[in-house]
Amino acid sequence: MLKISSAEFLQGVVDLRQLPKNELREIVFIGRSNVGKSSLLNKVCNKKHLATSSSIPGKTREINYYIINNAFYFVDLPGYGYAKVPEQMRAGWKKLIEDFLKRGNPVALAMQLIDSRQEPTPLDLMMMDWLEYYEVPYMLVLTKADKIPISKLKKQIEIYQEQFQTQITDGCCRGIVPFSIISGEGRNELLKHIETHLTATPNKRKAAV
Ligand SMILES: Nc1nc2c(ncn2[C@@H]2O[C@H](COP(=O)(O)OP(=O)(O)O)[C@@H](O)[C@H]2O)c(=O)[nH]1
Ligand SMILES: [Mg+2]
Repeated sequence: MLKISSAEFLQGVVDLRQLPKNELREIVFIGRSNVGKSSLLNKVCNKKHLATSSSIPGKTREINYYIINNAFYFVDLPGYGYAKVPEQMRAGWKKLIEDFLKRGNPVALAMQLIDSRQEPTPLDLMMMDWLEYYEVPYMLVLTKADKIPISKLKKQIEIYQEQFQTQITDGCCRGIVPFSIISGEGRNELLKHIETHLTATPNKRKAAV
């Protein structure tokens, strides 16, 4: 299984012209503010303060690049769905994310994070539509799995499997993984998928428009 031997913050990007020149493959993390994205990144890398777990939701407006094993990137996309963000910023966020996905890009795998206790929000669904449209393979990661009883978690996974059956069988969804920073559940499975997708030949992508 993939072992993470080094993980370092590389740079924050607010404009796609600032993307790292060194084109390595990317594992991209997506989700609404407070879903547990920074916590998951820290857990996966076994590094407590790699990504700052911010107490001010929606504060991060940057695409954060981390270099892993000096070989590939973890990319932390800005969290969305924070109510107090002005409309203008929201439009800016949409454009940044869509331009990011449009690059004819080196994304090997995306992790779409959703709180295991909740249904996907309209923005989560929009993100998944974009991932499908740009043919980016992705995992659905159900975060904070320790916060609900196992029976409820199982039920929740079934509901997701049903809701996204088409994406799983005919689309780009590669699976649904419950995750917890408390129990460590899901970490090995994510690492396995990351390894598989890093070594897989890149998907043929739609040409950037
Ligand atoms: N119990 C529990 N709490 C979590 C888990 N993941 C994140 N949290 C908490 O959820 C809050 C938001 O997490 P954070 O990583 O900052 O979310 P982000 O905004 O998506 O980066 C923090 O208080 C975390 O401690 C988890 O797996 N289990
Ligand atoms: Mg965060």
